[in-house]
Amino acid sequence: MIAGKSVLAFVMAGGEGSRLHPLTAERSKPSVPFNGRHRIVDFVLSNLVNSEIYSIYLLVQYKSQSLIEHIRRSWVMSPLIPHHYVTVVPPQMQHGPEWFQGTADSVYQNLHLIDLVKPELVVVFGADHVYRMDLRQMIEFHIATQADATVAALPVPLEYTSSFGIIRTDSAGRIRDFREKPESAEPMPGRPGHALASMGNYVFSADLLVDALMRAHSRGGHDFGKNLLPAMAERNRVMAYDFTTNRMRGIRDYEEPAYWRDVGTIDAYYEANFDTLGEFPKFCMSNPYWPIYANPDQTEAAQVHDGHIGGASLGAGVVIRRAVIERSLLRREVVVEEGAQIADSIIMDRSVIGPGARIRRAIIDQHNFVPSGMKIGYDLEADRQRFHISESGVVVVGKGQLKP
Ligand code: ADQ
Repeated sequence: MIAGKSVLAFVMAGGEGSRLHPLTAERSKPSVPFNGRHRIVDFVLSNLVNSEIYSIYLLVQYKSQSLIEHIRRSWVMSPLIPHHYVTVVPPQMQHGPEWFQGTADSVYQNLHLIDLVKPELVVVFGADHVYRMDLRQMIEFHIATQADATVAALPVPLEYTSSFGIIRTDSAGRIRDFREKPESAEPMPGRPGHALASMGNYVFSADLLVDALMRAHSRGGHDFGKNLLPAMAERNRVMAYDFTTNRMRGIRDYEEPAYWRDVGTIDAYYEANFDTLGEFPKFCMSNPYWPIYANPDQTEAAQVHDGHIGGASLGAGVVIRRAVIERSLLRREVVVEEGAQIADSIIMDRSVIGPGARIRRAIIDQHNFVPSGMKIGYDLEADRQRFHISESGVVVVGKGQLKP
């Protein structure tokens, strides 16, 4: 119960994440590893649970095995407490022979769950973002403004309008126009060079959501951003909740600055990882008042035998033998052999960096064995023959691509 209302959550975690290829070659975007020990989905799930929302259906579709394994290992709620669950819901063709046709359709195909749980409010959140958010504040706003639906929103530079749902509100914050990924948009009043963008996170009054989903479906509309929200903004009272007003107590009791990143491309994903590094990171992973939960892993502590390490994050079980590591993130059980040099890179779980290998501005996915003396990130044309290169020149080595 939040502000006296019962709440059910749907997390849409079925996205293909094609712009994150090759990290999404074998897993869905919410299951892509992030930072030292997380998967991207951990952010939305932690935000829900920390906001005291415990009834959660996770809607999956694309390459979901790795995500399902992660939920099974990491997101088991107490079976003793009723209505506390993270339940994975694959497409079951409840309404015909189709998979989820889009985000709205993924909830439409599960309307029976709303009927079963009978919540007063339904929150529908994406699973692809890095952020901390107290949903209780958004829900209180939804109730106080007597909204039928509320869309979490924040200003984005005008050049990014084609990546987001763009919102125009009246002075009271009511949405008067919602356009999904327009080529261009008018700047927001009082915020030159910016437009108000949807974060893809919504609160609905349950009855109104059911009604809007049935209407959208009957017109062949399957997507929240393209179909349901533009129609609802015309018919109903749909409010924009300004995410920058969400108050979050931070470590050492200062207020944490609002941070939200859509990590939909390799470059955005790479930068968001580095936003967590440094003495004063843009986004601090540690916050005892709002933990981001992860796999309860039992691996031993990292061991550094010798070398030089600066501005780095080392996961559990990492072993470093006389190597140089600068501004990099090494996940669980990475081994770095003697004489290796790693800079500005993300090395994922259980990869081994051979003696004398040099890696710069790269993402090495899990289970790679970088051979002795190999250079990655030094000659992009040579790298392009074997690996994926992002727009800004980050080299990505796919999972298990380099065999022992
Ligand atoms: P996008 O992120 O481009 O825009 P989309 O790819 O549809 O929208 O993904 C939204 C969420 O739904 C993601 O978490 C994804 O994993 C999930 N999803 C996608 N297809 C699904 C399916 N068939 N079944 C289950 N889950 C699915 C959205 C909004 C924009 C908003 C941006 C903010 O449409 O209006 O601005 O998010 O990033």
